[in-house]
Amino acid sequence: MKVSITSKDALILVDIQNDFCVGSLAVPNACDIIKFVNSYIEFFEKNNRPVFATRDWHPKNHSSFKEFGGIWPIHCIQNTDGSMFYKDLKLTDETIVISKGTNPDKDAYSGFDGTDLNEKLNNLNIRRLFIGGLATDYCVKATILDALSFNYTTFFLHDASKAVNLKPDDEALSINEMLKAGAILIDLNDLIQ
Ligand code: VGL
Ligand code: ZN
Repeated sequence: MKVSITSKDALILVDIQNDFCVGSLAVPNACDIIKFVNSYIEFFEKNNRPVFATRDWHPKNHSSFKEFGGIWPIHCIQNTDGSMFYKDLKLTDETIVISKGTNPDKDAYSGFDGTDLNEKLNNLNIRRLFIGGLATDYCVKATILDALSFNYTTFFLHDASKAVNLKPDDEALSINEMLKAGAILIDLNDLIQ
């Protein structure tokens, strides 16, 4: 599907952080998305469109960690190397950073969960979101389903996303779920330059 950028569009990059790329919860082949993600950033910057980057930003005792009853290894603890954006990601000074998962008692997969992301988008009159990152079957999916529930037209950036695949079908299942909810799957070459 071909699409051109309008004044109501924003890019949302989900959790492209060291721990999800090369660290304690590394998503298989996560590094492969970086060249595409950087092209999306460049494209949105060139069109003067806002770029948002969410980050998983947990306190040390977060309930999603195995030792506190959750299912995940320790990851993305605030201000540690693991929680920094991946080094090859070409974010600019204008990138708007959204931190999530900061409440120790509550996991927040979606970038909208417990954050002011929706308010910031409303203030900028954004109506269409282009969303990709890590991981397709968790935080990207949750962010996209929330975006659709807030009535944004929502594009899933297929080449800018990778799945954890705890079960081998998780990626396919999550993509089906997003499409069924109304998301539109695109790749970089669908953007009209
Ligand atoms: C995520 C597992 C735990 C994600 C965050 O960003 O997809 N996955 N916390
Ligand atoms: Zn997390």
